[in-house]
Amino acid sequence: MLWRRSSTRGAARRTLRVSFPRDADVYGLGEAAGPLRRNGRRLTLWNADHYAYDESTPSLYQSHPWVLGVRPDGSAFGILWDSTCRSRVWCGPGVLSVRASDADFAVYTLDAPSPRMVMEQLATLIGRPPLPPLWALGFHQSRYSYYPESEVRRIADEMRTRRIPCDALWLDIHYMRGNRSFTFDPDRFPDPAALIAHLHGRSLRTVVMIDPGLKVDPDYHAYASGVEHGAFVRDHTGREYRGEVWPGACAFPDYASAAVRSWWGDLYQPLISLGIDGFWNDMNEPAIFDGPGRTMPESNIHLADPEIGGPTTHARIHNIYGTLMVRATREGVSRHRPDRRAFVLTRANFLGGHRYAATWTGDNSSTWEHLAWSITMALNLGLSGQAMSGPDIGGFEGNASGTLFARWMGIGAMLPFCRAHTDVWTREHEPWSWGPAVEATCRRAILRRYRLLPFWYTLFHEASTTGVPPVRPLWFLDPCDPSLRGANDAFMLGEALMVRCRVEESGECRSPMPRGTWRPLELVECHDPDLPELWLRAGSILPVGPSLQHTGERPLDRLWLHVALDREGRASGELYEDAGEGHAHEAGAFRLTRFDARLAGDTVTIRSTHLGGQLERPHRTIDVHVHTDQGVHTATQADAESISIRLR
Ligand code: NBV
Repeated sequence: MLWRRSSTRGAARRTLRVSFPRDADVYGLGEAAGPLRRNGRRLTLWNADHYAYDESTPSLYQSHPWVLGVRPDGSAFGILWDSTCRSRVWCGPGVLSVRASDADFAVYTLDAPSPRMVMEQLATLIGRPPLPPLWALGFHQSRYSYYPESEVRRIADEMRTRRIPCDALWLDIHYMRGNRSFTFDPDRFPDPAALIAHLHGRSLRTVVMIDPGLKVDPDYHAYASGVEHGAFVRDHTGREYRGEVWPGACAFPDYASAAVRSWWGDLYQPLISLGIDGFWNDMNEPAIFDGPGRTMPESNIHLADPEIGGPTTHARIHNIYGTLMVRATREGVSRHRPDRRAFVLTRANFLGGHRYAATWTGDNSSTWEHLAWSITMALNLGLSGQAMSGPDIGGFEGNASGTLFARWMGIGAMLPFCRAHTDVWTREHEPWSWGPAVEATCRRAILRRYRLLPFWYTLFHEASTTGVPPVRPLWFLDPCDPSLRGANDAFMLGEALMVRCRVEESGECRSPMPRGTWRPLELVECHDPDLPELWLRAGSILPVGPSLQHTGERPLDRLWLHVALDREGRASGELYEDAGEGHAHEAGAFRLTRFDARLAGDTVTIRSTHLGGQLERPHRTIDVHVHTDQGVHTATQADAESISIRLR
């Protein structure tokens, strides 16, 4: 049996206490700033908009009722309490205590020999993340907001002329007419189709923001059709609930109803016709300026479907409001553009919501502390099932210094979702905004990411089939080594690549080196001390691609295999390839290859094994780099079943 389900059904108390060994380390709980380990941590699971949060903020935008524990012997356990209601969590010594405002919820306890296996078990309960379109793994540039459209074109031109690799530009709320979702401001954006085509001509995608609060205005198509469909959340008296957000008084779709989700999904159709590539759902905690606790009253009524438990109050729906919104968004976008993979970014979410949307860590600040939390937050989100997350690179609130921005770009480029974004009040926060030195570091950071795309994509494929996140804590690799449990400033990409970061202006990486042999790796033209160090683990083969300006620039016509042999003279790695878009891979149009290297005498032979998929072996050149104590040995050869290289 994978997991054990118990229930608090009928229990008079609403407190859940699960004991575990006092010397276990605990992680997970989704989104909270601070160190990686959750031991001693108190949090409240209640989705909340919290501008410029910090370690003491009890609730952020997402709720993940899930804890992953690792015992000293490296075995692991998981505790999932299936309640969407507000819960106060304390990870005390040897005990997880949850006080939920809910008397009836299931509890799942998982147990396995390794954290990896617990993550795989978790995925059987909450689902695996969909494979994103390849472009979504590129670099994204955003700000609150690029407008008018000439400014968007300028940013696009700067990206291309300065040769900063980039796949997408983002339009924040100023593109809308009076902050009305699903509209364009006619003065700032008179011809959105032409703008989007212009960006596509430069191989840049467009992602636009859509907020849930729809302005109460009978002449506004989205609101009027919402009224017609009876789509809005009601107050306890049964009247349409209204709350203040950016456009003024707004009504809020009741995404707990399938009919409302379907109506909401259809609103995206005109935007899809314009060619918009991705959608960004913000403010979906929901954040409401004049509501109690800056959200809607808990007594509001949702006409939830039986699947969600039937009509209920907002107290029960609050934490899944964002999840239900992005479910509606993703389903609508997929319905109206079935030949492509949907890309949705959300601010609010709940455990399991990774099936619908990627996420970012909300309104962080331009400080060194927040740079450090970018790592621990992405790691804990990954350990809570959310494979694709990242911070606002450079920080949202406040002005970054050039050094901070450069360092942040270096680290952000090694996290799953890579987007620079900043507040409306801040100075320019583009890679070139601090002069040539910062620009050069940013270019190198992003180029590294693009060179690693074959590896990133393989890791995302792994996540989509196993639930194991692409970015993992150091201890994931060696759960028995207690010294790694609190490593906050170094992490792994898969099992092959360690990223060691400098998260203080003048400090060094504090995390210990894991056991084993590690080979330093550089993928760009020169060593840059502002970039995190990359280390290749002995025993691995890392697939690397060419330098690109965007993900569609060229196929993987040249592949680099970085090989680090272990003590037995062996190494292995995998490569997943498909069209990077669409759904043909689901019917077998992909190729999964394993590479195995073996040293015999002074010759390393790398054999490739076709593990799955119907795509033919591509015609391409492979550059093999074998990293040894004596240096790096290289050979270039056509992609074949076997490649040999003599080490001398
Ligand atoms: O839409 C404006 C911002 C957005 O830039 C940010 O990323 C979100 O987290 N949004 C919040 C609303 C206003 C924040 C002050």
